[in-house]
Amino acid sequence: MPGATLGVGVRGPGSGVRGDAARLDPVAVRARFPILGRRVNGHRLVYLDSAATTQKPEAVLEAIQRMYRYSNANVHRGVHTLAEEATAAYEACRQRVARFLHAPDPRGVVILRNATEALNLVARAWGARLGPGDEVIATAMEHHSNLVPWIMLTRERGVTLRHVPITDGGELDLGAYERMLSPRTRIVAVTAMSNVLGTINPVAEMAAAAHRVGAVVVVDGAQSVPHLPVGFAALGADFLAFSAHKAYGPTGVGFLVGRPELLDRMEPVSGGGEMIREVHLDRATWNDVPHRFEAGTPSIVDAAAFPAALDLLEELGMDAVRRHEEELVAYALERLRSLGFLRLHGPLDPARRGALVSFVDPEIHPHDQAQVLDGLGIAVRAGHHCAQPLMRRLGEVATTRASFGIHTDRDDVDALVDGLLATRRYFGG
Ligand code: 7TS
Repeated sequence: MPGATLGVGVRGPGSGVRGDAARLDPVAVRARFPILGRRVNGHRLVYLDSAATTQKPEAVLEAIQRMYRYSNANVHRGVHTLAEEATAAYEACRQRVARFLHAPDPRGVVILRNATEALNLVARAWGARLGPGDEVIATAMEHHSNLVPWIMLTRERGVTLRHVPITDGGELDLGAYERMLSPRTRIVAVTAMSNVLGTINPVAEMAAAAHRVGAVVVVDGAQSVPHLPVGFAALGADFLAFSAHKAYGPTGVGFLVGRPELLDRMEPVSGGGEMIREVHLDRATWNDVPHRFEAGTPSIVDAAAFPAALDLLEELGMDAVRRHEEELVAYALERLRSLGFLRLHGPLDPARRGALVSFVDPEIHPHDQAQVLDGLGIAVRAGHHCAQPLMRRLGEVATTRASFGIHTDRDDVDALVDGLLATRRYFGG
């Protein structure tokens, strides 16, 4: 049953799950990703950049091919067979995302291009209700996607933007957050998991506190939805944004999952085809949600292919995914710490963080480090990770980040550790 998110994975040949039903076998999973069989610079590809974008399993690639080969047409506009098939496949994506997140009503799932577009939509459409004297609370660990749209709101509407500070342990200062909340707070925007520190934030607790003062809660799920069991209702969020491409799906598709009654109260921000009910030369009325927010031809094929990625995640079971990645991050932290020369960022407790590690070798710039690692077939990301305020807080200009996924295993972590030692030797350290 593909809906078995809460608990056990499904056994079976090639399922990637072996023995204990809740255990995931990353080597079996890896075989499902054609790109992971390639070599890079003469070495086996060790892909440790899933937080930037994940690789795509065969099933997703096949679904893309199938759509273009057999069912390619525009959606919602034609009565011919291909148009009906394309529309059904596109709408099936909406249903599938709702089911994956245990969101009761698919009308609350808006299909967009990425998490960034989803966050901008809320900032514009819900932000239109705000004005001087109103406050938005974000955090100091947000990706620019969940920061810049709110900064734009301060410029356009004169609202005040505040930030939850970060403790030295890489977690949100919840005491400061509680003190910041007031009847002036209209929006709380928080990432469920930091793309730099890995920190998993107590979103449900923060949402409950925000709701007590009447604020709406916007959760950036870009890093959490693909890696943690996430239920929209359990999260307590009013809006949740995420991207398919970080969840083993295609690029060009992202989602805003919202409470339909709130979406109903939002004006569209982009006008054009599909989002209208009736248009006159000088006026128009809007379509129902969620179509009101989906102007123009969407990423039809990519949306249609995304359910194949969610099928894989559910086959493995999100609890098994989380357990695998938590064990892996514990192993990585232990091995990286034992090197003795790295500055490691983020919480020390693997139970409080997701599947990535950020670090700095004080003697080597992260870009140089990433380049030497690439020569060994190891793909990591180096830079500010679109979180410049966080970098300033950490006192770093950049970090190297290794991020994991369902196909990552201890051999990959060992390759990284060997690569870091080789980098030191290369630079004469
Ligand atoms: N929010 C978080 C927490 C992210 O990590 C990212 C992308 C986004 C939002 C934006 O996602 P998009 O799909 O709209 O671009 N993060 C990264 C990263 O860490 N490296 O590359 C992209």
